[in-house]
Amino acid sequence: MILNTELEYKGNMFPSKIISYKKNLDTLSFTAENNVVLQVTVQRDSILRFRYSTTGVFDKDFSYAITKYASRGYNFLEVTEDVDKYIITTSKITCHIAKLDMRTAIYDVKDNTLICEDELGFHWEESYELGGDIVKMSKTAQEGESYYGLGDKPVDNNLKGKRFENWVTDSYAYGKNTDPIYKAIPFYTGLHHKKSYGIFFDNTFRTFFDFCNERRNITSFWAQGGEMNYYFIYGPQMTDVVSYYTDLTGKPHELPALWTLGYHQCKWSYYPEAKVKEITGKFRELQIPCDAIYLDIDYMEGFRCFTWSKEYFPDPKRMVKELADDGFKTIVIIDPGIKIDKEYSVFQEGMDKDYFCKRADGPYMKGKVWPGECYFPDFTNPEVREWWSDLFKELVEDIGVKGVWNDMNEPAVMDVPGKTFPNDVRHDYDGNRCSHRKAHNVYGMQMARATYQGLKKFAYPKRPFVITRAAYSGTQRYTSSWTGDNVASWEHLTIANIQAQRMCMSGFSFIGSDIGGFAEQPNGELYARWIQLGIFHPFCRTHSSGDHGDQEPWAFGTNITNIVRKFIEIRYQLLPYLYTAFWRYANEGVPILKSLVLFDQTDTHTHYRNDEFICGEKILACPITEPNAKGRRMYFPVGNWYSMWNDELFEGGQELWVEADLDSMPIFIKEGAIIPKYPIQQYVGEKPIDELVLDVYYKEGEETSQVFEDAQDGYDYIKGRYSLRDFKLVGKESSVIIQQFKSGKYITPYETLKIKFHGLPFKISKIQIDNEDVLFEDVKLNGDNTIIVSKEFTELHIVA
Ligand code: MIG
Repeated sequence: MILNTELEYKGNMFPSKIISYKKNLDTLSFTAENNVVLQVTVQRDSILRFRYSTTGVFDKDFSYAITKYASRGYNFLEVTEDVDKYIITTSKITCHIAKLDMRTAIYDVKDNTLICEDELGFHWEESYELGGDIVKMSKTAQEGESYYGLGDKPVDNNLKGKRFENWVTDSYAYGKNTDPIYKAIPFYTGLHHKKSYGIFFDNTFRTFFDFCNERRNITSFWAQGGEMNYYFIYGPQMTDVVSYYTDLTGKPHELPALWTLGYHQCKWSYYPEAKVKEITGKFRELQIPCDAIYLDIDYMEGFRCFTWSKEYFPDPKRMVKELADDGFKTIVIIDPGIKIDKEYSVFQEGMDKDYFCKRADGPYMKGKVWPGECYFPDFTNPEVREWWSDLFKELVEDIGVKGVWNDMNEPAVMDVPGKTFPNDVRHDYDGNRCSHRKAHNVYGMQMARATYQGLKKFAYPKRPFVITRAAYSGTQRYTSSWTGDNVASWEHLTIANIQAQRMCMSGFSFIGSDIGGFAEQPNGELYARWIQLGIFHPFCRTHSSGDHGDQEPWAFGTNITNIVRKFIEIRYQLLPYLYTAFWRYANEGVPILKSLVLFDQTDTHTHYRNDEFICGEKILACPITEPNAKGRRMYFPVGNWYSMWNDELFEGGQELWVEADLDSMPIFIKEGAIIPKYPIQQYVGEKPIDELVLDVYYKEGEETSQVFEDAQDGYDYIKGRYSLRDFKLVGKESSVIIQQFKSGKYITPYETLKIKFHGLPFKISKIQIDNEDVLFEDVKLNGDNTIIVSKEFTELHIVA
């Protein structure tokens, strides 16, 4: 293990005095006497990229993380100098670079607050054995600073006081604080004095982050090779930091098909066909909505990818079609290990084309996984990715599989020390040949990317769906993900909640956990509580290892079945709400789940909260994470919140006790919100949507809400065939006005909106729609506060 940045450590080298400066368009280069070069690129007014070379020469600039669609360009740029520093100014920030030693300090341009400052700054150690440098950076922590992000770390939201490592690792039954686990997302946000910034260290080697752990006031990060290459991203709003980072590393390339936001059922494994049918049949019989059914490794012939077991699945095409007729989309697992078997065509092709990874001195990288001894495609080679993507033709185009689940892509190998490839394995790295030390953290990402390319090609004109276990920054462009092999315990319910929030604030919102736990078995109570949390996660799937018993919604008795059904039904009703949140994520990089600190960073109470979160823009949820609970204490952030169950109003800015028996959960709606709902369906597309429900929560004041809809699959929305409703609500003591601004060319199948008012402080006596008086009796529906109006209205006025 490499030591951190202690000054006393004699191997450290530092930049010396700056002797020259050059500007080339948006890139400024500073050269020191000892040949260290610092390149600062102004990506945007609020984003600076810092790149250091210790020799005066930079390697070819290449990144798997940064998307070519990233926004670029600034409104203002000026470089000046005084006696001891260079000063870079944009419309958002000022950056000082010390002439003496290249140390940097960044300020908010408006009020000169110090945002982020080098302590030792850049320093390095030569890596004698392997070549290259061990590159390091240390920064001074500001007073009261908190830290967030870093992907899937199973620890409390606030990272302060801890040290982490990024090296994607198969982590069966990991626990709280296990590090590293499946993902490497070297991006964090800092928050102090109500201002937030982010650091993205785009280095795929094993990286380390220390947040005031080794030294109380110092935050540092370093890597076992590669370049010191990081992006500084200024907010000051944390939500902006996250969306700028997401813009830089990529938003999902397309919206997910709506059904992918439905409920998914999985187990290791459902087989043979009769068992699969029994499970799907039971969902329909018990009327528990479900959209997807999974086949884990046992569907294959001897675990050979792209084959089917003749014994268990004699006619997959027929089965997949029958499932589809019943509303189930079939999703199959595909692992990276290809069985060494000269009778197996995928293996033979891989050999003929020389696509498998090799060790330093030439032999193949051989490792044991489920099929036995395997070779592994080098997914960092674009030609291999192309080949891999074509392998999906039969599965997707012919058999009709709707999604592919990539597992074991860390890569996980069973019989070698370290449970992954040895460091000397060679990779193409898109023409920048390197060892596994550099390619390890992106191997799974590139596999998921190749799988995505295949699905995209063969599912077209439908949208692709991929799930991956391993990921590096940017993987969110191609695929969804789950949090790996968790455990059926109450502690893991808490961990799942934090991991989903953390992934969302790390730019990766399409995330969920194995509901109920993968290892061991939940009791009915734990399963029900986990479903309650799971319905708010973008990816909502029950999965279990199967060797501990059944984990379907009906496996725990009628009472639990009824609770589970009730919550899955709520998810199906909320589909247009979730879809709108996803659209905002895919369009603007807005995280789907927001930890309270993201919702209100100015309230210091939020800085250490873990359990409460906002789903979308308007729903505050907080899972019950203890057995035998009748309720819990939870923190309400700023604003007023209605209980979803009974419209009771709670005032924010305080911790309060809320009731939540096993058939309930703390769910609150922000006042002023307009929440869209669909009728309950057993699967997406079961029924035409003949009416959109809008739940309107009264507020004295203003609030805006959005509803995004489209054909629920396909690419027409890109050509403008979507329907966006922008609502503005203005509530007064004795009236409410709702304005609707419509855009997009998609014609929704329903004609009317069913508007339900909640929390109205008055009795409706008069209604005006688009300036015409309407008799309340003509539009009202059962109960005083529900009305039905044309979907095209532009202004609705209700008066006491
Ligand atoms: O070595 O395919 O995380 O979801 O069910 C275990 C079997 C391999 C690990 C995955 C899990 C999956 C299981 N896999």
